[in-house]
Amino acid sequence: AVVKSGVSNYSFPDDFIFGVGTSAFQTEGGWNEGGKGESMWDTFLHEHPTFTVDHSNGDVAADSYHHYMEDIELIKKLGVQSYRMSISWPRILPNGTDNNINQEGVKYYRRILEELVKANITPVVTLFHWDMPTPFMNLGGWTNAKVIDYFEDYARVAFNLYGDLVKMWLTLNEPHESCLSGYGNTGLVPALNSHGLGIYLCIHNSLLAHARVYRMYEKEFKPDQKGKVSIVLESVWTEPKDPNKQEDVEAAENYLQMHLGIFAHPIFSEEGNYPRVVREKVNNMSRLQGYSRSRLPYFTDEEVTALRGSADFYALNHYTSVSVSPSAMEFYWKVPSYYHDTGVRMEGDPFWARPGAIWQFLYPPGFRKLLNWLQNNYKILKEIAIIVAENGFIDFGGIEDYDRVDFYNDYLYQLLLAIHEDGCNVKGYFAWSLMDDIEWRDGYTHKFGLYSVDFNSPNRTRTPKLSSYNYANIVRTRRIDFDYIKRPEDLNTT
Ligand code: GBH
Repeated sequence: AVVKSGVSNYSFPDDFIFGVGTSAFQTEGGWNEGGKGESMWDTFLHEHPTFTVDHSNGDVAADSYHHYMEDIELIKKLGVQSYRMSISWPRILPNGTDNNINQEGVKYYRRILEELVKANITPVVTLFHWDMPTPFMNLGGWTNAKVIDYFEDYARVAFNLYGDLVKMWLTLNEPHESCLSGYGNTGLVPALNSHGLGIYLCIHNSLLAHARVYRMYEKEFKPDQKGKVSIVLESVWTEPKDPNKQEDVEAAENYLQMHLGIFAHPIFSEEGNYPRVVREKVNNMSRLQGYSRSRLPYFTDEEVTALRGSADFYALNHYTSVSVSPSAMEFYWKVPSYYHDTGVRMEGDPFWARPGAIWQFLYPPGFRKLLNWLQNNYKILKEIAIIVAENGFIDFGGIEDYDRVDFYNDYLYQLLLAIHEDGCNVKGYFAWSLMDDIEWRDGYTHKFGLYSVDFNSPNRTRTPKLSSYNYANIVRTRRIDFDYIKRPEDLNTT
């Protein structure tokens, strides 16, 4: 039952961590300042200025490169215990390689991390939130297995530099999204458009890069630094279009395996490796298409072992649900494609609201179902907790963001139910995002922030939205007050 008024009967446990997140490319700007090298997003958007829908780029973004102290004040105002941020690889290593460490970049993150720790805010740091150094894009990005070595070198530099302050590390952000849209099609940089082929090389190498860094930390740093390492895996919830149709139920389950299981199974399952259904689907389709080898590469036994158990917690991003049914074999099925491999049709449910972008459908119970699915599929989650690393709401701007307030109330209530009624082991939640940012291909047209940013002002003025007060109230009271939005005067209290 969804409570729509009053204060939630359940509360967030004392050890539950609330946080808020950003990523370097999306907020920092300062693209060529302080000795920073170029990331593939800098280079690509300069060379293809119409790639983003508003023809914008990340040169200045929210200018956090200059406004980070102000940002830390915003974080403090929310009262959260933790802040998730990412390091720009080329800000630390301008060429991507460890032969040249940029001291100004090193100091920039050191200052931020010290300020956070001083304010009792635990930093959670992502090493790779999509801004790969340009030289590696030119070498094929994640389709080139050699990049794994250089990612390991970068990670080692970061652990050496910041491991005294950072005790929670995330290797890669959402490889599903960066591989599908960056390598399988043209939604993200490097827009490789390698349907059904590059996407799997990217997935495979992303997994290996994660395992490499996890094992390196475990061996070289964990004994002293005692931190935790994981990978951020995003997932939709897949709802069978007709729950009474067996084929829809199967399609929904299979698609979840193709989307989430392909990453989670190698790391969190007992047996390891890709899920059987994923292996079968890609192998069968590859054979049908005349390939003599599967488009999905194989792990060696050593790699399976290195991946299995390579996470100290489960970091989940969740934004939307999809309604799933089997797809008819398409006329152009000979074209290798992740979508043909999955063999499902995905759409929104007409009963789910879609307030912002085309892709976000609101179905709060899907969040609870996804948490339960994880808990039921991966036994290890009884021991290592789930942390929600991103969950957030898109709109087109405005500081009286009542719909975002409802979003957080409704989704966080489902999280309470998952904890208290289902026994899911969820120990943290990071709202996405601290502030409006560059939303990759959507440029500045889509807003996710708890704080708005005026991208037309030279100061990039930050203004709290109503949702920031509501979130602060949840963090402080550890309960959801469904009536809190009825106090617009909160907009004037700082
Ligand atoms: C997250 O990805 C990212 O980690 C984060 O950086 C980003 O700011 C946040 O999302 C909000 O977008 O239908 O072709 O338009 C979330 C994953 C992003 C996956 C949007 C689906 C839609 C592609 N989702 N994407 S499209």
